[in-house]
Amino acid sequence: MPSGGSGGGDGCSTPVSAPADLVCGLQRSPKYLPCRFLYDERGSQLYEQITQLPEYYPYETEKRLLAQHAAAIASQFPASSVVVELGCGDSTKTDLLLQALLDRHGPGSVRFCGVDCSAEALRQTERSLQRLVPGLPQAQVELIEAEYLAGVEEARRRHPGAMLSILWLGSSVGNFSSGEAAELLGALCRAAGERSQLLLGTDMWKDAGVLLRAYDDSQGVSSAFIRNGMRHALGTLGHPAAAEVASGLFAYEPVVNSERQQVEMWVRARRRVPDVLPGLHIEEGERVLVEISRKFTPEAVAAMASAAGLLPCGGAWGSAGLYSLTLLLT
Ligand code: AVI
Repeated sequence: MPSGGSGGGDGCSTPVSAPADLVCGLQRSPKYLPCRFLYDERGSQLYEQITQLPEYYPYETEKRLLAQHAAAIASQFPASSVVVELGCGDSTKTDLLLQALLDRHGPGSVRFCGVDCSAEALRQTERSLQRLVPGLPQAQVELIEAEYLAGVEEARRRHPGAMLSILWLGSSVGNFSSGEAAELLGALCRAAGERSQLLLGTDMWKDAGVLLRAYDDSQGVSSAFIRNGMRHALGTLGHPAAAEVASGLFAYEPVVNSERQQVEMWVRARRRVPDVLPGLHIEEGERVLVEISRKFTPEAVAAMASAAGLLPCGGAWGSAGLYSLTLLLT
């Protein structure tokens, strides 16, 4: 399960018991939702459905890239790897790389730490690795239920002398603003320590029509996913309007923002939502930004890496400008 963020800020007043990041987001103009609200149980199921949609190319494209280049990527990993996957979900792409590492470095050469904040996702990871990578003994698979940074810190604590190879796939980095992404990447590499590495998946900036179809699919799964985030957030606030989200309280309005090179997933209120917070309403027709998905150029990936203190000299594998995997060194 990705654990993202599309904003953040200080200077907000927080009513007791409401999550501070949600309150800050709703007090902003325009309002935004911290995108961790997207991944409750229902949201995680919907995201999994998204990855299977024909229009949602990033998942399959990354999987194809990994299949095609697994051996070359594995050749850049040390002979004895502690592979730490952030937001491992069911690890149905990582198996390709783990298998390539075992093929290259031999049995017993790989230890895998899956990091996810969903216990169910971690159980799935364990099951699918048993099935897909039979050469990786269960004792070499560790599951860490945590957010990204805490997960890397825990992996470092468990393996003090090892070089960590962190996998951050799925272009989840795109769900963070550029400032947040640089800050998080920097913190991750400090936590991983010197001589560690990070394999980063990034979706590239491309034709607006392709992007829009990927985030506004014909089956309406993307719409359900984003609106479910609003339902979850309102439910967290104990607001009765949470129950009306399913009956169309919000319309889904994705936008491709060429200037910022990002897809923005907005919802627009069809009716006024009173008292979302004391003294705060969502007006009829008002938009709330639920998620951003930034898209990259090779230069933007390099700039992000350098802002985080990472060195882009490990190798890069791309798919005709569609998607890219970059190995960065701490
Ligand atoms: C998790 N993340 C990389 C997805 C993306 O493409 O930005 C989340 C998503 N939102 C709507 N569709 C997919």
